[in-house]
Amino acid sequence: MNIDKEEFQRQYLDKVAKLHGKPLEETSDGERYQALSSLIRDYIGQRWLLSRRRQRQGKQVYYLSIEFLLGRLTDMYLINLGLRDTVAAAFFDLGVDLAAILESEEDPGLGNGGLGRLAACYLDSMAAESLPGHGCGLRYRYGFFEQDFVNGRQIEVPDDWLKTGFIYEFRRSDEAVEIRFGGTVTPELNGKLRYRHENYESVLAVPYDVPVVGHLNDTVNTLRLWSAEPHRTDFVCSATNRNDCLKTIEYKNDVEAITSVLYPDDSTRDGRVLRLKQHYFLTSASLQAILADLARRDIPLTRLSDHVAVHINDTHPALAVPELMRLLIDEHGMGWDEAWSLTVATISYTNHTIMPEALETWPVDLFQALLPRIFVIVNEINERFCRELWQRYPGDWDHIRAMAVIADGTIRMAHLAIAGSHSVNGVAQLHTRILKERVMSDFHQFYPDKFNNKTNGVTHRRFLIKANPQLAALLGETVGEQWVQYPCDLLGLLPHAADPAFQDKLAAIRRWHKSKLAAQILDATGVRIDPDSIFDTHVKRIHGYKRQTLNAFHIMHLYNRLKADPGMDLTPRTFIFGGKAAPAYRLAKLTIRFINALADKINRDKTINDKIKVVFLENYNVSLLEKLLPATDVSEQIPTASREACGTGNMKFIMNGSVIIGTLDGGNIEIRNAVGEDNIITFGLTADEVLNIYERGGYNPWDIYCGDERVKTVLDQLVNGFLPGGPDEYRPIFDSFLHHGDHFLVLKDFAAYVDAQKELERRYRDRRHWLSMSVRNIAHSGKFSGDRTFTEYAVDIWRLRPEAPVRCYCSADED
Ligand code: GLG
Repeated sequence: MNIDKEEFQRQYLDKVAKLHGKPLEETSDGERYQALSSLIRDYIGQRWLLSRRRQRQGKQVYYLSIEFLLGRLTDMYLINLGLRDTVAAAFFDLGVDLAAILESEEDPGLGNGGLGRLAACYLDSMAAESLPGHGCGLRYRYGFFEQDFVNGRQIEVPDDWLKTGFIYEFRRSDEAVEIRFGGTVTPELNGKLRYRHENYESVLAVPYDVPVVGHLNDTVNTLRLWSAEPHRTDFVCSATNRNDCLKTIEYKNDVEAITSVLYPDDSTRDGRVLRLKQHYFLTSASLQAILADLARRDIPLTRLSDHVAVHINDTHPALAVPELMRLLIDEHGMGWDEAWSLTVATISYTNHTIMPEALETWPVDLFQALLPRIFVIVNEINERFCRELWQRYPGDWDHIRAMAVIADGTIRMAHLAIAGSHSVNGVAQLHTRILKERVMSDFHQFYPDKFNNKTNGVTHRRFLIKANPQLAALLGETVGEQWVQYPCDLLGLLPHAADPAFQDKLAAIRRWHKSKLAAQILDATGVRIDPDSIFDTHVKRIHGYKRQTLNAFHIMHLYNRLKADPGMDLTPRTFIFGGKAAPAYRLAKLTIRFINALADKINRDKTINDKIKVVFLENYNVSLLEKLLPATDVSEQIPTASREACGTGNMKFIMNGSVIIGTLDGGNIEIRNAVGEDNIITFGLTADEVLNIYERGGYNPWDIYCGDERVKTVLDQLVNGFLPGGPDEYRPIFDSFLHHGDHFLVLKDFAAYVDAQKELERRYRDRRHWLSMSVRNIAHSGKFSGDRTFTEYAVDIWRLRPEAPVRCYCSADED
């Protein structure tokens, strides 16, 4: 956008006056933020309108996702509009601190973790690539909970992110649609078979649109977030209509509950009815709007799949399959076969995890009661699918039962998604291979052409340009500004990897961020950390498979060594943790308490000369990650191999020059292939080794406990009063390893991890060598750009004719 500093200042001051009726000097940071965001909203509105007009003709992609973990938007809008430098300069002249203003923005946390953040990255990439791709999600009244620590324990506080309003949303009440729950359906044969749906609960889905601005182009796409609202219920309660009145209140509460909270866990099944309601609400509302838009564009329904691609992000929106069938058949009078081929041609599905608890299933009775017409359709899909299977595997009932959509009283959403879509993809080569060969091997045999891999990618714009502007500028000076459009231009850094002058500039930037982070940590936790120590960061959801305990056990071991030998030659290290535990996941919550207790013990111990420090930062979210990325030397990516489908934190850290210590899992493997074995530190069991152990029913952790003194010491310290806290407080962790089989193979990988940590320190001591590793990581990060991934989705899956020609990327190799 073209606007000079003086003009911007004029418009900004004008906005301040109109909004607040007082001079700039008297406004608070919050008020200044309001004025800035309101001005940005004005700028975007006009561009949005023009972009919509231009997009009317082309094929549109709709990315349906139950989560969009957006993070703060203002700075991203400024970057994408090309206004960031102008605005920074204008504020500097006005004596206003832009960074402080930007901190006033709420961080919209409408997602749990990787899956939701990936969805947000892809919106950014689609707009940057000028692809007409839009998000469809839910406008949760309360986002992902805020995490507080009280005595080292996690307390969940509701995230009231809408309390002061969300300036970037545009309510479109005229485009509200009706969603029906419950009731009865009766077949009627009147020439054609029809279903009469009665006595249902009717809910209004009201869209709130959030603009998604493309980077330095004129594309503005839409993220549509649906909010559940009751129909008008305005009657006066009186003594005579008390019952009606109570019913009305109940109805209103029921409806509002649908979009009131984001489930703080993407893998458990609590609140099942409400969860299923959310899924249907999202899919039905989105599909109704998509078909209405098609009608507005005068496109006949028979051409649906030429003009629309619907992508389902994991199985949460898999009801799109039967719902699209319902709309085509019931509302538009289409026959089954035609509706089915259009549905399959329109929908595509990404699987994000093989964790069994996340592969959704619904009990038939619950499903049928809530969605009676959809159930009839799913039943028919299942019958027809089983007939097809019978043709292929006549008489093989076990095989057919294993693949059926409905079996043993449950509806399997992944099976529905695979049968009802034309493309199924995993999110890293290893993950796709595991899907094809193990978890979904029956389906892969049956539909070999549906399966494909799309290795995840993330946006350099948020996680490098926004998070680390100094590094972004250095990269621009070194390889040319074009790297922003073509992240693979970062390969041009390779000749500088061993150049001391370049390395020193990179080191100075990292050092600056480390001191800034150290000051913030001191402020937030009271713990003083040394900016010259190794910053070793482990941030992500707290989960058994992500193995925060492995990291903690190594820290305990290091501490034990230091206690035994205080003079030990050790490069000072600061271990930084961050992450939330699902409120109902007791062991994960206890892990937080355990690490906080360990931190307390170590940080207070004066005898170890500050050689190690441990901090667990509260309320890990996108904004906190952006502060950690530029200050991190070592990134911990240590899941049990095969469990982390891809991971995306790994990509965000390498683009900032952190070096990964990690297992051979998901995206780590592809990062290793890109950066080369010498520029990443890998260790531990491979995925195949892990899967073989699981197939054998596990292993005996006592062998390791008894055979490795280091492991025994550390585990005993959980239960012998070594840590602050109650005597048996950490026993469940101890038991999970020794009495419940160490399911995530922490003890099994412990020795390899300790060795890998030693190797890491050895390499860090050679400063030049370490910096060259760091440069090589940045150089190869272009391959992990979401722009690359989305170009692949656009070409291979959605068969999209983009507005602009598809650009060429160094692509991640297909499996
Ligand atoms: C999942 C997986 C991650 C993956 C992410 C995005 O567990 O490994 O990187 O989706 O594909 N639930 C998740 O976060």
